[in-house]
Amino acid sequence: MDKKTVFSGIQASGSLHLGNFLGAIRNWVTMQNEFNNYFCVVDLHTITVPQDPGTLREKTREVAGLLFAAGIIEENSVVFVQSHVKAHSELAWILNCITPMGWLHRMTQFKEKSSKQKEEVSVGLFDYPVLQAADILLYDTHLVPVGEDQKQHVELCRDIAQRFNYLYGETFVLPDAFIPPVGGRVMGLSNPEKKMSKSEEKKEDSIFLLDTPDQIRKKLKKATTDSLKDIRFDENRPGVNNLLTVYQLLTEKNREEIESHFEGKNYKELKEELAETVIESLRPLQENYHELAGEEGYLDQMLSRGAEIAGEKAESKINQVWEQLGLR
Ligand code: ATP
Ligand code: LTN
Repeated sequence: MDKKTVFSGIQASGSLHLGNFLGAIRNWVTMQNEFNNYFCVVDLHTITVPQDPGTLREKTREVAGLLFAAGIIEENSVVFVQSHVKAHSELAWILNCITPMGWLHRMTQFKEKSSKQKEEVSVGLFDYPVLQAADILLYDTHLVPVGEDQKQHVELCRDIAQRFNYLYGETFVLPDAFIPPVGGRVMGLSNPEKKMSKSEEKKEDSIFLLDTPDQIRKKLKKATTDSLKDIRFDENRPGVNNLLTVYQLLTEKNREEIESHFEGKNYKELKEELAETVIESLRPLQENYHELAGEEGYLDQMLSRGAEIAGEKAESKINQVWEQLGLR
C-alpha cells in the first residue's frame, strides 16, 4: 500500500530548543518509517519578522543540520529549504486570493506576535498562515505533526483547501494536525506561563539543543518553581509541572513512577537530576551534529537533493492549480 504523506516546517528564527525537539522533531524522527515525509526549513516564514541576513543564512543551515543529527534520514524523508522551491510563494499568492481576511484575523499567533511589534508589523506576518497552507497543500499532505501552537494554522489550511476544492474542483488533500498527547507545549523555564520559544529574548528561558552541559545546569538551576514543597504533576503549578513533564518525556516513565521517585526530595534535587537527564538525552544529537558539520559539502548536497525532489512534486501541483484557475 502507498504510504501517506507527512509535511512539517520549522523556522530559522533562532536556535532550536527542547520545545521544538519534544513537541515536533522527535516525533518526526519516530514516525518517519511509516510515511513519505517532507521537512522544510521555512525561511520565508522566518522573514515575516526582521532578520539579519548573515544570521538567517547561518541558522537555516544549523536547523537543517540538526534535523539530520536528530535522526531524520534520507531514505524516508526529504529535507529542504522553503525558498529553494518557488511553488511555495506562487501557491501562497493564489490562496491569498481565495482566503477571507476574517479567517486570518482570528489567528491567535498573529495577535500575540503583532502585539510585540506594534506599527512595525508586516503584511507578511498577517499572511503567514496562508503561506503555511501553501506549504502543506503542495505535497498532498495527510498529516502535519506540530506542537499545540500550530493547531489553529493547520485547521485554517484545511478550510482553505476545502474552499479551493469547492470553487475550482477537487485539487487538494485535506490535512490533519498530529499533536503529541504530552509535549505539545513545553513551557519557558523562567516564565512557565508562556511556551518555550526560539524568538524569546530571554535566553535563559529555553534550553537549546546545542547548549553545553554547564549552560543546561545553570538554566535549570534558575528555573522558576513555587513556594510549595512536594513534587507532583499539577497544572496549577506551571513551573514544577513543566519540569516534571520534560522529565517524563525524556525518561518515558509514567507519572506515578516519577512522583514516587521524587517523593521526599526537594526542588534542587529535581533540577539536578533533570539537568543530567537532559544532558545525556542531547549528547548523541550534539555529537552527530558536530560530526556532520565537519563533513564539508554534506549539508549542501542533502539540501540540493531535497529541493530537487520537493520541487518536482510541488511543480506538478502548481501546474494543476494554474490549469484549474484558467491561468494556463
Ligand atoms: P518562534 O518563536 O520564532 O515562533 P518557535 O520556537 O515557536 O519559533 P517554530 O519554528 O515556530 O518554533 O516551530 C517548530 C515546531 O516546534 C512547530 O511544530 C511548533 O509547534 C513546535 N514548537 C515550538 N515551540 C514549542 C514548545 N514550546 N513546545 C512544543 N512544541 C513547540
Ligand atoms: N508555522 C510553523 C512553521 C511552519 C509549518 C509549515 C508547520 C511553516 N509551514 C507547514 C507545519 C506545516 C511554526 O511556526 N511552527
